[in-house]
Amino acid sequence: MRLVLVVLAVTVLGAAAAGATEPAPAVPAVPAQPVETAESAAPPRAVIAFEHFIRRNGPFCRTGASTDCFQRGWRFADRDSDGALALAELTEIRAALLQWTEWRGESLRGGERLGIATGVWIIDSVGLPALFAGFDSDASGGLSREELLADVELDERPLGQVLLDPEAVDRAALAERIGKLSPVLDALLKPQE
Ligand SMILES: [Ca+2]
Repeated sequence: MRLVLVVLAVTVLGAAAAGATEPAPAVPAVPAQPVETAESAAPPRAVIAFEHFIRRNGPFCRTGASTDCFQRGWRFADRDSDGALALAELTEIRAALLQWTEWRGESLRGGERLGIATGVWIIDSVGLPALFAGFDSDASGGLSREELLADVELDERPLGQVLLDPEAVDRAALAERIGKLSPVLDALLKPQE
């Protein structure tokens, strides 16, 4: 099951590639101390970290090589830098993505919000643990780069182009794995204005 890469790429890196098309709310530096008062407007630490990731990598991922964009996303996702993505790390990213989307609110375009919502919906419909197990070919409990990229061929083109290229993404494998949800993924991967 290779859907996690595509969906997470579409959502997380896609958000990075498409994000910041509108000015984001002012974002503080990552706080040294957790925010303690409900009255404070400061977003959660995970949201701030996600916003910094988007700002650092969004412009690059729009035009830079998908291989390099993937590396940047990998470094962000692999929180403990052990060279593998654990289910807990992916679960954290999913949660941070949702929090970040809520925090960005109207500063995200409708299409961006819809793409993220659809991606998360597909992940949740299939179930992140089940998707994870499908990727984890050697059942090591962590996803290697090779496992994650098994059905996707990254190259020098930007990620947005690669994901929309049927030659680069094994869509037949994806369709088989997600069954009746595959038209949703097809729609998500269709080029948009
Ligand atoms: Ca890890």
